[in-house]
Amino acid sequence: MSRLTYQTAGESHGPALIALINGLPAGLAIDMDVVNRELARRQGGFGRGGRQKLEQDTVEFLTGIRLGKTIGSPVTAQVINRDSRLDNLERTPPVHRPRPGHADLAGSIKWLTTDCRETLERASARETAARVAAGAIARCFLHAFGIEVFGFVRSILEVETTVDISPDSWNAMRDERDSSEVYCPDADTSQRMIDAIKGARNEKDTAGGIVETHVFGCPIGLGSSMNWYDKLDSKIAASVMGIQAFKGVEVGLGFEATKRLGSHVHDPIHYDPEKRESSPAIGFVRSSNNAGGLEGGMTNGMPIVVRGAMKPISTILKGLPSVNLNTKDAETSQYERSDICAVSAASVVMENVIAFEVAAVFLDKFGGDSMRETKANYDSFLQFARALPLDK
Ligand code: EPS
Repeated sequence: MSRLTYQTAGESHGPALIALINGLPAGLAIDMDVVNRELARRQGGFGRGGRQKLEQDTVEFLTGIRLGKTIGSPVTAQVINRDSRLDNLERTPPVHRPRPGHADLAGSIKWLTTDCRETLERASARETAARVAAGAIARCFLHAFGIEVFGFVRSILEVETTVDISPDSWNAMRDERDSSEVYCPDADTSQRMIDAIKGARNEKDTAGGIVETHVFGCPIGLGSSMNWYDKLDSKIAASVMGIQAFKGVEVGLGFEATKRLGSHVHDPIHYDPEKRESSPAIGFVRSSNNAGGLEGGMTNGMPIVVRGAMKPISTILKGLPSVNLNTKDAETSQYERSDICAVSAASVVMENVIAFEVAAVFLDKFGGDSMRETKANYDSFLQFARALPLDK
């Protein structure tokens, strides 16, 4: 069986976005409600622009699914663009004034054109709908093994919540988050975030922020320390930095760890025999989780905790100094309909790209052509791990 991977295709104003997912075992039930819920959440959040009123993202599976379950063949997920107009030159005219911060300038020079549209259509964050569809399928897979993913908005501009997320609290926090227009599970801070976005809008400007994802229920040993590219934190960082407008990623304590002595960073190891059978961490517990669930590139049985930093959107209503690529004259950057703040949407994207990486390393370890086989392999591993030390 191939490794679990996905590719996306599609332009922002083309006919559709596609995710092609390879390597799913047969027999995985795909919960359409989960996939469509994630797509709808990605469309939301205070500060989004007019495009989301036009689109109603839902997934259609073109291949790989029969009677609601995977059959082991490549899965193609399609999200239709209602605002499809790529070949209509009046409605998608050439763009000659690159936006600082966007792919416009580098892409135009790279592909030897002065029309930024050829780059921006694919660089657009609209593409993340396809990534969310792929990630939501991975969530269905993880759910079958008791692994759950939770994401939220930690901060927007200077407004930050200090809310604490734990394996016991995240379910209740999900309700709080879902009742917040900015996907922050803290009502007071949500309101201040909304005010900050309104402030940016009044200034004809944009706002970024920090989003956070927690993954609960991983067994010890997903990922590997044997090669840098097999480390789960390296895969997660790549997937997060691949999200449009992301400029930073942290695992656990992240950069803060550099300010503390080692004994105040590393998470003491304890063993609780009562958790041996019930927990995928087979009884190993930590009194803190500064490592964010990852040590040596492998899961350590604690929740995975990742933060991503999204810069403010580069399409700015008041414009910024730029250069006309045809004339080389100084001009103000182009404005197209856009979002003021898409940090809430980005929190959904990050949850789902991380879900995909976790599902991929889970399958790297346990393999299997069918869910039955994967489950048997997983159970067998836990049995061996619980029985340690093993007889030679
Ligand atoms: C984007 C520009 C806007 C955003 C878009 C990302 O699109 P449009 O020009 O059609 O209004 O709305 O995000 C989405 C469409 C989406 O679904 O997230 C850009 O230039 O990156």
